[in-house]
Amino acid sequence: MKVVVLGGDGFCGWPTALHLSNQGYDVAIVDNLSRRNIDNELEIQSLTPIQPISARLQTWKRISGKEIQFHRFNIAKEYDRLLNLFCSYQPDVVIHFAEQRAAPYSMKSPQHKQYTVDNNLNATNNTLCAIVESELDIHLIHLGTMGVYGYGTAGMKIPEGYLDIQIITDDGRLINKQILHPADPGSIYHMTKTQDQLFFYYYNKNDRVRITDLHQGVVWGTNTRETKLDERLINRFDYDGDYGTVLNRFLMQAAIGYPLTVHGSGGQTRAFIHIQDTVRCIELAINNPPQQGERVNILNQMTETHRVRDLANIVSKLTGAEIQYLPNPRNEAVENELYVENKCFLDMGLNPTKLEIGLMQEVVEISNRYSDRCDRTKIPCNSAWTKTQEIAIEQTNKTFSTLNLVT
Ligand code: NAD
Ligand code: USQ
Repeated sequence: MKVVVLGGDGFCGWPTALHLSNQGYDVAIVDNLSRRNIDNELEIQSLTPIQPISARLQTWKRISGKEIQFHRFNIAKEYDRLLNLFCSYQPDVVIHFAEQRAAPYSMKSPQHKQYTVDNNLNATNNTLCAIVESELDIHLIHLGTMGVYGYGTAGMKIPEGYLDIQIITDDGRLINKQILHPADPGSIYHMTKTQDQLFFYYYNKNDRVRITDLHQGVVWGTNTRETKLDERLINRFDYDGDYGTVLNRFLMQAAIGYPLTVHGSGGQTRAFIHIQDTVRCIELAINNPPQQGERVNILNQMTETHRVRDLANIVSKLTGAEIQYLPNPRNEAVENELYVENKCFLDMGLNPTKLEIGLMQEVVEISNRYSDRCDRTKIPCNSAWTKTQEIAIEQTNKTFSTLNLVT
């Protein structure tokens, strides 16, 4: 089976490309390396020493004997190249990771908001449009986010994409309907993902494109079975204030003796999944495609939920790290409950990697091992959601410099 991985040089895309290649799929990566350029813009490097894409691919070929194609272009801008690739390579499946994925980066300035909207919406629309124009029966798998549902307290279990509702008509009749769960984005980045959902709805309805949209939680961990095979295959590990996600940041902070940066009271509850489970879920999604004419298949790709302060306590117990409660740079609910339906992947055979088992390994194999590559000045979150939050950031930075944490 032939698979195109859009965004295959990124944190989720690279291990997915290797995993599928290892399983015998024929894989072609498309990536414009914009994520590596953003590292240059932010003057930051992955905590792990990631290799240039050519070295990654050569190493994989030497180890596995398998070749992964690489095409460097911008799918949001170079539509003809995307269409030509689909027509010549004739993929059965396209996996779409190629979007700007950091909420704080999307909130940094008007230019960052514009870039995120332009890049993400055009990337998704071009992909769908090229699938239709190619006239191939391609199954599109997209990496969406749990954040499309919003992070308030729903007072119910969050369903997999569709909500059962009842409407009372003017003449008193009760109508049962299923609708897309109302969108409630918490950042410009998350908003682009809610708009992606409408593209999928439309192209599925109008052109009968077969689509699986994976609503993924925060991914933690670094390596998968394949990326561990050689250090030159290592996956990226983001720890900076824009791209670093909460659990990986806490692990790295613990390794360098930096107090764990809990935003606000840490009462925010989020959904999590290990990177090994991400690649497994994508394989499961490939093997369980929607049929022709079926509506967009939406699956919640997460395995557990935790409050941020509980995560900090777990990491602190494991490592002895201090915890620091900081003013929150984001405009988000102070406390929320989160119950998520994730039956689909469990029924397909997903066997989740639990936090208790994976955490210590991650601390020893990654955070401690590469701690000397950490630039402490890049840890604070300097991206504010509103003017009010800008003041919060100034307070935080004062605290950090008083404590001499950023030098
Ligand atoms: P990433 O930034 O590491 O990878 C994205 C890759 O896509 C990068 O290599 C980038 O260069 C490439 N790319 C971006 N725009 C492109 C374009 N226009 N043309 C070609 N290539 C382009 O991000 P990630 O963490 O691997 O996330 C992948 C997807 O999964 C994203 O869509 C993200 O929203 C989703 N997701 C990620 C997480 C997480 O915790 N990392 C959680 C839920 C969902
Ligand atoms: N947080 C802290 N301290 C930190 C960093 C974050 O308390 O040092 C808090 C944030 O305020 C937030 C929560 O942790 O409440 C999660 O933040 P995050 O940066 O780990 O994750 P988020 O911004 O939600 O985004 C990440 C990925 C994104 C994906 C999303 C899935 O970057 O691509 O879509 O997780 S979800 O959160 O389910 O929407």
